[in-house]
Amino acid sequence: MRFASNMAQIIDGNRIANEVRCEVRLQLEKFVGAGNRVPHLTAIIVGEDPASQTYVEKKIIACKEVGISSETKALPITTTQEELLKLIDELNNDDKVNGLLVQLPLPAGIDERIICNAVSAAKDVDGFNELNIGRLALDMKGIVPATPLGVKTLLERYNINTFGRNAVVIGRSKNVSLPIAILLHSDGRNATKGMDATVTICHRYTPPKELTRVCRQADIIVVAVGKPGLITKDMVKPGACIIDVGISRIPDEATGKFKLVGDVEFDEVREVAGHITPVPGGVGPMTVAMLMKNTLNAAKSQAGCADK
Ligand code: BQF
Repeated sequence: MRFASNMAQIIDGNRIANEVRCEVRLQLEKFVGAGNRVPHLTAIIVGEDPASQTYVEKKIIACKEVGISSETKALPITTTQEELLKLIDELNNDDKVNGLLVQLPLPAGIDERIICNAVSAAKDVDGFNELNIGRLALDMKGIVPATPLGVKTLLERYNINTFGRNAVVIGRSKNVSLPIAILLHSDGRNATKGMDATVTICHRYTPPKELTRVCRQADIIVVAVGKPGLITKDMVKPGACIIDVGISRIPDEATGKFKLVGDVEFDEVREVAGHITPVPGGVGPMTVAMLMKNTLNAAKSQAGCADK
C-alpha cells in the first residue's frame, strides 16, 4: 500500500520500450535464423508535417535497432486519395512488404477511414483497418493498434492490477482511446487477453464536474485528449495509476524551442498518484516498440508461423 504523501512511481516507457525492442530483436534473429526473409516495414507519409516526420523517423530508427528492414515512401501534400490508394494496392500485392503503415493525420481531402481500410488486414501493423478493429472488439485474434498495446504492456510490466478495478478512458478516437477501452474492459480469458476492468469513457461533452467525479473514482486513468493540464491533482484518487497518452508541443520558456507535454499536470498529480507515465518517455516510446512487435508478428503470420 502506497500512501498519499508518497510521490508516485514513474512508469518508465523508455525502459520498457527498450525491453520490448530487445525481445523483438531476439525473436527476429530466431525467425530469420530459421530461414525466413528479414521482415520488412514500409511507411507512407503524405506531406511534410514536422511531427509526422519525427514519428516516422523514430519508427525507422527502431526498425534498424531490431533488425527489420524498412522503407519510407514520402509523397507530396498534393497527392490525391486515388494516387495513395494505388500505392497501397501495389504494396499490398508486394510480398516483400510484411508491414504497411500510412502515417496519420492525412492532408485534407483524403479520407482516413478509406485509406486505413485499404491497407490489407494482414499487413496492417497499425491495426487501424476495420477488420482489425472489428476483430479486437469481438475478442478475435488480429493486429492490435500499437498505442493501446503499449498501454497494456506498461500496466502489465508494472504489475498494475486491472481485474475488477475502475478505469476511465478520456478521449474517443477510434485509433487510440476506443481500442484502449476495449482492451481494458474485455475478458482476460479470451484470445486478446483483456484486462477485466470496469470502464467509463469520457469525452469532450462530458461536463467538467462529471469528469472530475468519474476520475476521482478511478483506479486507472488513461487520458488521450491532447489538452495540456486537463488532469489535475483534485481529480485523482490517492494511489491511482495515471497513463498519459496526450502529446502537445508547447513553447519551452527555458530554451525558446518546443517541448512535449501530456494531458496531466504532472508535478502536482505525481504527489497523489501511485504510478504515473511521464511525457516524453511514457507511452510514446511504447507505441514505436509495439509497432516493431506487430511487424515481426505480421511477418511470422505471413510466413505461416503459428508461433507468435
Ligand atoms: C516520447 C502520434 C498523435 C498523432 C499521430 C516517443 C513518439 C512520441 C513520443 C512517437 C504518435 C505519438 C506517433 C515519444 C508515434 C507516439 O519520447 O515521449 C515516440 O513516435 N509516436 C505517431 O506515429 O502518430 C501520431 C500522436
